[in-house]
Amino acid sequence: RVRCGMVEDESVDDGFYIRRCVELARRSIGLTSPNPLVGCVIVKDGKIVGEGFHPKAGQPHAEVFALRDAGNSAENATAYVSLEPCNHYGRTPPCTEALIKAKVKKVVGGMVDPNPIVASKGVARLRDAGIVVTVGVKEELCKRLSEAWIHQMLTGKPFVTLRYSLSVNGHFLDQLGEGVTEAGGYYSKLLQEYDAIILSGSLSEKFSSPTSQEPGANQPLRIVVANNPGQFPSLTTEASKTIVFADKEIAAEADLARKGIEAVVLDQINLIPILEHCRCQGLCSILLDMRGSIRDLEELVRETIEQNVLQKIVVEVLPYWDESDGAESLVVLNGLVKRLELKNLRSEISNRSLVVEGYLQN
Ligand code: AOF
Ligand code: ZN
Repeated sequence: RVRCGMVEDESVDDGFYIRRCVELARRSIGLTSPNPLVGCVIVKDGKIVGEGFHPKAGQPHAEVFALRDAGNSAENATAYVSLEPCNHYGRTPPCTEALIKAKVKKVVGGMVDPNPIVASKGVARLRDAGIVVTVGVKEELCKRLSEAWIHQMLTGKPFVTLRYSLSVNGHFLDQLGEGVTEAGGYYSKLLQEYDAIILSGSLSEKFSSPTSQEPGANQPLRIVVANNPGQFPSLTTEASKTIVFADKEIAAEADLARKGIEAVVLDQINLIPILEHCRCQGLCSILLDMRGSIRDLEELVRETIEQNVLQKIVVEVLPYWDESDGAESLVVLNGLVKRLELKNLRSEISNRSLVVEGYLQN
């Protein structure tokens, strides 16, 4: 279907309203898994008459909230949605039917829904009902919004991000200093995006219980990889749950069962069974956090790269020259791979650090 009479100004506005959808969707970062983040605005005569976002799996979709907010004004209006409206009965009824019933005249979507049950069927249903539909406005932005969900939808596997901090002289830093999880800080914001975080078991109590300080934030499940029977940092707290992965020897020696520690015992600590466990638990996004000695998680990092299960790397460069005892550089991973090139780079600079993030695939 051709968009008749489209003037340049209108497409500029389309971008503006989809950006607003993304802004709204981000209000529930980390809270919608296994569902995506989605925002919706209803626009009539150049004015926003309704707004909504998907708050949580099981609750109504973004379109439903926006239509409720708009009331009768939705008639003949344009609905902007960061994701193609769904056309299936899942935990909730189809959004296409809600849009048709509300008599919107046009729908602008950020991206096609990669969920095979939807995959352009939402667009087709709306067009059949005589609604003008455009999809792919600010597509990159919308894809970034739910990158982990999209990856998991397309591959059936969790999205894995590796993060670490470096000093300016290239030494690996495990202690990020006081206030590391302060609200608004990069680490606090990063944490809330993930369903689970993998940490080394040799971390001290102080560094093993990272919590996001964002208001109402999601606190990822902590997965502790036990390297030594004597080291069990703080476990499940009110804010977040912890499970320990240990090999048989360590599990027996540390007497995990008697201590009431939830543990998964593996013949050998490998990444693949850990990720498989996450997949079975419905965990869609995993942050592999290289705090502690780099050697503790070295094998896991090696595996994520060698087995091609790593999607993203986030590096924080801290303003220290560090030559302290035991300072290690990332050369321990030497000989690991050919050259990896990160794509779609982004950076964030504050007075405390420089954060660079990039992807292994486009
Ligand atoms: C939309 N708007 O806000 C969301 C959509 O089980 P359900 O009913 O929540 O359906 C989940 C699927 O619906 C999810 O996998 C994705 O394809 C789509 N999510 N669609 O139109 C929304 N959250
Ligand atoms: Zn829907």
